Amino acid sequence: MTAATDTLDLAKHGEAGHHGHDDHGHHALTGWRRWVYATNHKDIGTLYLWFSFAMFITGGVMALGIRAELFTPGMQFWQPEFFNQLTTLHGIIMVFGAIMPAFTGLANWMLPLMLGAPDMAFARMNNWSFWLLPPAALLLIISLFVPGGAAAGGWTLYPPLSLQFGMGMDLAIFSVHLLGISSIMGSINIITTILNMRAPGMTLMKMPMFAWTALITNYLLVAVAPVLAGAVTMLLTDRHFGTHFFKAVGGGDPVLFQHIFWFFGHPEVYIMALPAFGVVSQIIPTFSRKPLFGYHSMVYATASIAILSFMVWAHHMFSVGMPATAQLFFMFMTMLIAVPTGVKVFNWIATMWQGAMSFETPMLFAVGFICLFTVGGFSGLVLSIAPVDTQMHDTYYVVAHFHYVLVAGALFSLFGAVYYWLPKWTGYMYDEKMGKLHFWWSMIWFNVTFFPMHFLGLAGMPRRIPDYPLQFTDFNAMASVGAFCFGIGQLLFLYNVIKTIRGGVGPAPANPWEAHTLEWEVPSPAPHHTWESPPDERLVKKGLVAQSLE
Ligand code: HEM
Ligand SMILES: [Cu+2]
Repeated sequence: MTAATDTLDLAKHGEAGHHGHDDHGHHALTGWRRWVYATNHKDIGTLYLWFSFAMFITGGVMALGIRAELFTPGMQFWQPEFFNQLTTLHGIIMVFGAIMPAFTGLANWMLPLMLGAPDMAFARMNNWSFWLLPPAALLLIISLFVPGGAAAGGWTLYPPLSLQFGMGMDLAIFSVHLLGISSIMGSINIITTILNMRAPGMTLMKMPMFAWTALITNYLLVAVAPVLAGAVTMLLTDRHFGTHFFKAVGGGDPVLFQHIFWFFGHPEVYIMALPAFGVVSQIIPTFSRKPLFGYHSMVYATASIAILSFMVWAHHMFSVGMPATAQLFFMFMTMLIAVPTGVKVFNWIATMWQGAMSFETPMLFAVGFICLFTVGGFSGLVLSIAPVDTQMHDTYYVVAHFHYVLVAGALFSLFGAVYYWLPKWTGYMYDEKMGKLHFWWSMIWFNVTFFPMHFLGLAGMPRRIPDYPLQFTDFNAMASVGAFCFGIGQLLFLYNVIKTIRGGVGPAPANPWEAHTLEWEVPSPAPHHTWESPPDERLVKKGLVAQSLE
């Protein structure tokens, strides 16, 4: 504790010269202007996080719409056409609206604090990256109400279906364009901030893991967001301007779209997974009271996963027909990803090994992440076996697989991150009991929802259908009950966050978890401006000893 107070003093010295500035800053905007004209990384981070939560609720309500229809066989609530729109929008909104912006929001809030930088590199571009998101979301929502309804061919937008829908599809395409522009600008900002704005003494190999995963993720994103933009632009010109990229009738090939889409799509799954690894790599050492085990191997594993992710795209296409050599290539490359992923899981467990562990809510979510992400990783390995995938492609097994990596993976890590950093953001402690309840509630109902889907898939139930034969009834009913319970439980999270903003269970100290990264050296709540002069090099070193000791 004395060490912590000591470093706090150091932090204050760094800030001292700037206090007057903070309070009467000439930039201080109030009311709606503060948000619309926001250039402060913390304000923009907050915007991203609330936007992401709103999208999580929106996509979640759609998911409940899907699960309601599938509760029993027979058609009850929706026309099949509308069911397909729900599925499609649920996917697009969760991937591009909920998970990705949440991680960009975390990066905005935390990177400057963790790296000892005063703000993000491009403050005004940062504002624009965020404000492109609400119109993009609006386009998707509006598309439900245009003639023909929203896009209904799945979040993968495969032709020929995507060449046939009405203007709902065009709105989805424009929405994806906007989301892509936002992502590219966000990535440029994050990469530049990490490469150029670290405090003196913070070498790349001394950065917190979260910064490493942000750096690598955003390289992936600048590389593949334009690929997706190209793919949907080709859809657009096929639809309206007489091209035949994907139209067999004019010599084009719908399978070309699948290649382009998944060249974006598989790196995309790591864009949603790597930052989750980063978050977990911050939380586990803190609550194990030990430095992260194998820091360097963690960095190399992250980089290997990123590089390999460009060489596995056709594992999504085993069933379209391809030469056996190609099948083998994509099968083995996919299996190879299990190696660096295994390194990570090993390192997290080794970090916990013989640590003085405690299980506050962030740690619960991190450990829950490790258990369930591993289940998703294993079902991914099963799917990577080409002959097996021939059976399981487009079944509920795939749905189970990617919800284990996306919900119990990406989303759980995000919950962990929010509980972990909430004291720093708000200056108050959240209600620990309620947090734990939220974790166990989510953990149980998540599994009730998604575990039976493995069985449904193995028994042959196809994905993306509004109805099913009688023999699938029981597991579907179970999944639907699970989904509604899981959904209701998320109100606990919202309630806890709002309660914390309003004072929580009391003021938070600067470093409530006694963690060793730089964000904990500034007071709680983090002042509007931090590290206007870089942190003392001694401080940087002190924070890092714990990070990179092996
Ligand atoms: C890391 C996070 C991961 C995420 C977010 C993720 C996400 C997804 C998604 C969204 C799909 C569905 C594609 C569709 O719409 O048809 C999918 C399918 C697939 N995933 Fe993953 N995945 C992840 C990890 C893995 C891993 C570790 C492996 C293998 C080692 C893997 C192998 C596969 C395969 C082979 C398919 C194709 C299944 C099929 O088309 O039948 N995935 N994944
Ligand atoms: Cu993939």
